[in-house]
Amino acid sequence: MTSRKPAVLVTGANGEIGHSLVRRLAADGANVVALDVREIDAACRTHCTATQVGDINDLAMLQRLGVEFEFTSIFHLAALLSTRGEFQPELAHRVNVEGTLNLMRVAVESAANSGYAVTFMFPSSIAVYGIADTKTRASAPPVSEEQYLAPQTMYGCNKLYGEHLGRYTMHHYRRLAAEQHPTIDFRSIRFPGLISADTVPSGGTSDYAPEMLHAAAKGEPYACFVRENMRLPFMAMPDAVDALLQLAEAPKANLSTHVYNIGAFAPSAAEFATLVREFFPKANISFKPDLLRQAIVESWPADVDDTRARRDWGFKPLYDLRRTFSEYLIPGVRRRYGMTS
Ligand code: AKB
Repeated sequence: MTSRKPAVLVTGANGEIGHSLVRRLAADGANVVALDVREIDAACRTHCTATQVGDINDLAMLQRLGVEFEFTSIFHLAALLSTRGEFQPELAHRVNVEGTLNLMRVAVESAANSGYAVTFMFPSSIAVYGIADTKTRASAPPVSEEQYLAPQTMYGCNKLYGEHLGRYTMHHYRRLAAEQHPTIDFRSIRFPGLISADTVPSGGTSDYAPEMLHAAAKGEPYACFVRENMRLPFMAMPDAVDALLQLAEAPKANLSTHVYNIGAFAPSAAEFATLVREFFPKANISFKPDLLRQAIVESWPADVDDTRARRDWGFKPLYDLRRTFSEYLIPGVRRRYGMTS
């Protein structure tokens, strides 16, 4: 038996998913322990039982947290995204793979102490897909979980391997050891590009959509780095956070897999710009494709098949593209940038 305080660990708590997730977990009554490499934002800190500034590659620090708290679940959000990872692939591997392995080790140790499997939530990405050419991409139907798994970025490779590490740790960890303990209950969502009214992402390749919106709200010009006809799946942040919480709570017996696609809408960059201009008529948006970043987006599917998530745990996004703008993004960015109308 243990006297450690039950808690939920959120890594990458300062990031764009972290902000909303920490607030929601705390509102649901969880003791949240927030971890980030940067000082935890004041707005986030108020919702936390404890905060820790540190690197997920610091195993000793993670193990100290594991001694202090009984982690019932871990939301492992910390990662280096796809564009940043192409500049620093070795660092991306260190953070995205070795850091994930450290977190799984702490989860397994926690599970051995407490006697039950720790729920391990892992946001994966459409970056795990790698479609070889534009012709194949154009003719591909919404892509299912097993198709085109040949990622072209270090981040995509790291996420795909993270999914395998999770499956291995859940089902086969130390399978030859004499004594067997509970390990993790690994659940992963392959997220599309996410758009938040509150945070501007950095280091990703789907960032052109949120960057376009936030630049327009600030009255700044924006040169979009992909072509106008570039189509990609996206989702509003509240639906992404809902999905993580919903999958975390889903009865295990209902889950037919450990990794799920989810999608909401898949606009072209031009369609996204048209909506931005509708709400910000003075928006100064141009298209200056960066062929190297464009090629990364082109290797990701134009749409995903999320039948399994809908069937197994009732995934159903609230926000289509127009509603995302009118009810979430526009009121949110107006508030964020102190706009009166
Ligand atoms: C990125 O662009 O790297 C991420 C992603 C699609 O996972 N937003």
